[in-house]
Amino acid sequence: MKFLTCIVRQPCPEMVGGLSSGGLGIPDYGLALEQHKKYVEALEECGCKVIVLPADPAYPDSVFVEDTALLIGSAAILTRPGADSRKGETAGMKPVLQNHFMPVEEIILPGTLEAGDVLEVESHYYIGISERTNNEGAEQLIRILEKHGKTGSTVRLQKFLHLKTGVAWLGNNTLLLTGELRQALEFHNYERIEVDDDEQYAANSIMVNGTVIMPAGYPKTLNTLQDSGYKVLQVDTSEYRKLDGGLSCLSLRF
Ligand code: CIR
Repeated sequence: MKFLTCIVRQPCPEMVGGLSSGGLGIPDYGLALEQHKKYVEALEECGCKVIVLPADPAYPDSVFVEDTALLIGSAAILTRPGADSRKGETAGMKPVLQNHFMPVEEIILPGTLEAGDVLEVESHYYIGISERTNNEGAEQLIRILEKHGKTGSTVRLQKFLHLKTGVAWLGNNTLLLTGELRQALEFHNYERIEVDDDEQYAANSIMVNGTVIMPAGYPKTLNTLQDSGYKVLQVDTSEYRKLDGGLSCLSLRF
């Protein structure tokens, strides 16, 4: 799939209080801003026009736009974040999506769903059941997908925050995956590039128009991808990692 446009949101200074499982310290806001700029440049280098939304100080985690919507070509689906502090983020995304998509569908309570839990593989969507995405949210999404000629199925997560914390689609029947998802039966029939446990964060990479954008600082995964023939761009996202956020979470791509 060719991506023409990406949507990102500037990080706000309040991001230092964003949700985090802890252990890596508090993000440096100045450095996060710099890293965000380089992330946008990487998307542009891959041929995308990037829409940069203004920072939203009401929501410390609002830089992680991927969780607020799922874009499926013929429609956009506004999600219903499972984290209380993130529930209001979708309101700001709705008018932006309405500029580009018709219809804009919505997940409604008691369903919860964050699109970091949704992995698109051609016209099938794997949906992680996690602390943020519940069965009701997944069922609603599957019904919406089916209306649009696509399919969905669930994958139960034990440890990862989101499904895409541990798996990325590289096209050509190939997944980049790590941790608990190595055992997931749902992914057994794909070509697989496995990421070692000490580089788990690198499994959250994105394939954009023939280039894999991956986080900087994961040499084994970088070598594996390059040896397998992938063109790779690296972007440092260390400050977002401190908030459990990966590369994919920072953009919506369509
Ligand atoms: C959160 O816990 O919601 C944010 N601190 C990180 C969200 C990362 N998003 C993603 O993996 N799709």
